[in-house]
Amino acid sequence: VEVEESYIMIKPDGVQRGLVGEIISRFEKKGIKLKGLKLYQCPTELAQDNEHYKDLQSKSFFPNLIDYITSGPVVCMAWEGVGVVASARKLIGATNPLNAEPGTIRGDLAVQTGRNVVHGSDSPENGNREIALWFKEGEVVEWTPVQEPWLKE
Ligand code: YYY
Ligand code: MG
Repeated sequence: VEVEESYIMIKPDGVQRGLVGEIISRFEKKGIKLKGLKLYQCPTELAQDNEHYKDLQSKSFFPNLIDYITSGPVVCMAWEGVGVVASARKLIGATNPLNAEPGTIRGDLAVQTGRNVVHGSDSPENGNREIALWFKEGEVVEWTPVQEPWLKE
């Protein structure tokens, strides 16, 4: 498994419900590396016309999804680690929070698919693509955490 990047985003319900610290803490404690972080009001164009949810444009829930994602500030994050795309999705849990296992973010903190508090990239390619989409040049920082030797043999 390679070093990958995942775009993780706390959706407006997570921000409004005061879950930002709780959600960031779960990724931080896992031992993956935070490379980018900002509070951001997503413009409709970014959500709708462009790329982020482009696979979902034909779905019936798409207009609702755009309203939801632009309804308030989101927290945009870039995380890096070995196999981080799959491990972040495990921490996040199933799309429908009713099917998400206890211990996952959605299993513990959400009840409805349309209010599932967090996004995580579904492939390394999409991780890179989404980070490039949501962050500007200079907003993603390369650094070496001091804990690294205690995480990797
Ligand atoms: O990657 P993930 O967020 O778990 O699910 P996707 O299938 O990529 O859908 C993105 C997003 O769309 C989902 O988090 C909520 C919303 N959505 C919905 O509102 N209703 C559905 N039936 C499926 C997805
Ligand atoms: Mg997805």
